[in-house]
Amino acid sequence: MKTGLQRQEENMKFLKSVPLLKSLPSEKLSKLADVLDLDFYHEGDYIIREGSTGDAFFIINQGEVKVTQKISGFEEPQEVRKLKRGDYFGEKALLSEDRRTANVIALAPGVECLTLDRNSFNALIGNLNELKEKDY
Ligand code: 6FW
Repeated sequence: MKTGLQRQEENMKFLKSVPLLKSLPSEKLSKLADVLDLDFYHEGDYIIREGSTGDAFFIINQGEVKVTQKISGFEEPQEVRKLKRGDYFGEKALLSEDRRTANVIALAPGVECLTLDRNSFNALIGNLNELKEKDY
């Protein structure tokens, strides 16, 4: 069995490898590793639904997701991109306190995400310039 400490160390190692977080001091990374949750999604699960409210931020630890969005002129939401390990999503609704702006769907064989709630996001990473300057 893994101890809480081993889990924290694994999380730290992974967090250090995430491009978004590389400028954070170890002290903040350590706090992040403490408050992160690990969630698993099966193939086809909607991790985020466009138009819904949401209070979580996600970093992919394992697997891939597909991002789709309503586009005028199309019946079905259209794929805008795919994301993989180390990529993040879900920052927009947290930064603007608004609704989710796209769907995020788990691809086969499933996805493991590190998730942060709104409070921890605000306290630890919400002020990163890379997030605020994001322009798709
Ligand atoms: C896109 N248009 C919109 C993505 C994530 C990080 C980087 C691409 Cl650096 P939310 C839905 C989430 C949204 C974003 C994500 O989907 N997303 C997009 C787009 O072209 N959203 N509006 N591409 S993935 C992505 C680059 O994180 O945040 O809370 O939920 O609105």
